[in-house]
Amino acid sequence: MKLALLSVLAAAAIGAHAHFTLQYIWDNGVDQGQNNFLRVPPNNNPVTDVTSKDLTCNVNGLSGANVQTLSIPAGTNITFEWHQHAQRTGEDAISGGHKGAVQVYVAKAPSTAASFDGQGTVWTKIYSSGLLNAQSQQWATDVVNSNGGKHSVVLPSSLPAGEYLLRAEIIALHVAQSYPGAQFYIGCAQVKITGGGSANPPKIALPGAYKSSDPGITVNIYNNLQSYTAPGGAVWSG
Ligand SMILES: [Cu+2]
Repeated sequence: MKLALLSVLAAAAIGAHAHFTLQYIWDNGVDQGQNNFLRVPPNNNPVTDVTSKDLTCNVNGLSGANVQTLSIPAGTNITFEWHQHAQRTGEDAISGGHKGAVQVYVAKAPSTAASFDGQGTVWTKIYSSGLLNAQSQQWATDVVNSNGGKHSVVLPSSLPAGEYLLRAEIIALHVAQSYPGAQFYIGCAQVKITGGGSANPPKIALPGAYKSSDPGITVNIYNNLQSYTAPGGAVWSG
């Protein structure tokens, strides 16, 4: 009886282990605290429908009414930190089986970040990392795991001043052979950029730009993949 119950509990725990959420951002190397300045989804499940509005900022992510907005100068280095559970432990931050790409987008809010739903052609890609080494099949996600769940990007200093959503995305491809299969882990942070420049960067819509047929979304990564093209086009570097 007890053993049977234990194995049911163990199976449930293993199931829950598979997923993760964005839990911290760091401002120029300073930890801003768990879930602060973030639109927090109800659980750690991935989004798999690329036509869903959940692709923008995860489930319940179309508003940040109760979320604070972090003020930062242009050119700030932002670190995103992901975890499977609501704690920093020795386990793989995002689970080693989740091989895939890491990307960061920004979108300027027409008014406040908290009231911005991120819909329309508003997102600019500022970071993308995918298959790093075809020989060893090392992925961007392997680096995130070895860095305790963290990856960083410098916000281009030519971005105009104003309030923004920062959208970090990890695309896990371990079951992406058919669609839906690719798992989109998404976290959005609210920031106010001070200073800045006058750039008008290229933009895409999320949802909108990603297609189920994209080679970076429906792909078999277990057949000696030699190159990988992440969805959403090129990185704009400022
Ligand atoms: Cu998972």
